[in-house]
Amino acid sequence: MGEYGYSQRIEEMYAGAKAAEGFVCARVLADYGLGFVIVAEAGEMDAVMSGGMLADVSGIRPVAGDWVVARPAPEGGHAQITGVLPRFSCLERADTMVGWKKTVVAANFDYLIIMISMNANYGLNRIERMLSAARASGGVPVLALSKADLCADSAKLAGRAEAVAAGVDVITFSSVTGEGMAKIMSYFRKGVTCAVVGSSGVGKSTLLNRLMGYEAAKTATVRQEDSKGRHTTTYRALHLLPEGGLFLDTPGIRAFGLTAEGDELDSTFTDIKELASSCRFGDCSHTKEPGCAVLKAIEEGELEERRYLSYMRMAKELDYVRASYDRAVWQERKKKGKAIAKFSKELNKTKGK
Ligand SMILES: Nc1nc2c(ncn2[C@@H]2O[C@H](COP(=O)(O)OP(=O)(O)OP(=O)(O)O)[C@@H](O)[C@H]2O)c(=O)[nH]1
Ligand SMILES: [Mg+2]
Ligand SMILES: [Zn+2]
Repeated sequence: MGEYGYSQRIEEMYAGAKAAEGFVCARVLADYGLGFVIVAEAGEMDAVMSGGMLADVSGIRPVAGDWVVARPAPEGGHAQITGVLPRFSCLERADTMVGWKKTVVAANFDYLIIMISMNANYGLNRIERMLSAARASGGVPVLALSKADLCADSAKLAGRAEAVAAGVDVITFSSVTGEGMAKIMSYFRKGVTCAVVGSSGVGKSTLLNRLMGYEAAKTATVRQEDSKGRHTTTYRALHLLPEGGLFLDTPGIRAFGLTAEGDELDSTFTDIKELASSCRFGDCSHTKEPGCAVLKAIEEGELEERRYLSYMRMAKELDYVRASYDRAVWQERKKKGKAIAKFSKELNKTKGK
């Protein structure tokens, strides 16, 4: 199982789960909603969630990349997944419709390869947004700029991306010409998991196929009008590359809502954070206050107005997400409080009799 990333850390987690006789430690290779493909020492098998897991509506659902506790079926039928081991990394996005609901994009990766194509998909705001989330995920972010063959000046776009992605490796490559392929390959080593995420049509599955050496996943041309993809990949799948290393191919992300966990903004906008520390007022909103170092830096041309607006937009979104999350927690408490009050009232009644 070493080639699938099994390590002492996983072994310890599995031991911690105290699984009974007849259960095994397995890794999820693909998740299709209710069906799964998992791999264990004995090989690959189809799997479903156990009744207990299905009944626990607020519990964690397994996704491709997860390490799980499973019970293989005796006669080669579906194995049952009974539990998910703690994740060592996870990329989540907030559902933009319901601020506090989070969706798992990928789990248990060492590297998070954020793919952005160097045509209509390219944008510094998008890079900043994705990197902010990636830095909070627990994996090492890598920025991969795809379709270099379609871009007249890929070096220029890469340079601008590097300027907003401090401390992150930036790779430009093309799955068509093979440019930059060696650099990409260097992340895929035995037992190392790289999750590849990005908008639909940027070329995630095309890269997978190139590395696999055959058509392991379906791909489709982008729309002529706006270069947008067609959401060709519909489920997450973890592929073992012939040369070693694991490629987690994911469906294209539509909108990437931030989840307000940790200091997502501070790690991406270190320059703005540093400026803000010399604003006159500690609670400066950087919009109108006198003595605002952020506004001064824009005026003096030291801070790009685009970057400032990108920051402010994300900060506002995070405030909103936090507030709606707090509201959800508050409602949950209120509901519980009411239930307790009702219960104690009834208890008093019966005692009174
Ligand atoms: N010119 C060029 N086209 C590419 C490159 N990589 C991918 N494409 C094309 O882009 C289109 C979309 O590629 P996919 O690999 O399906 O994109 P994806 O990111 O997997 O998209 P979803 O599965 O929808 O999220 C296909 O027509 C590919 O042939 C590249 O490096 N250069
Ligand atoms: Mg795909
Ligand atoms: Zn300020």
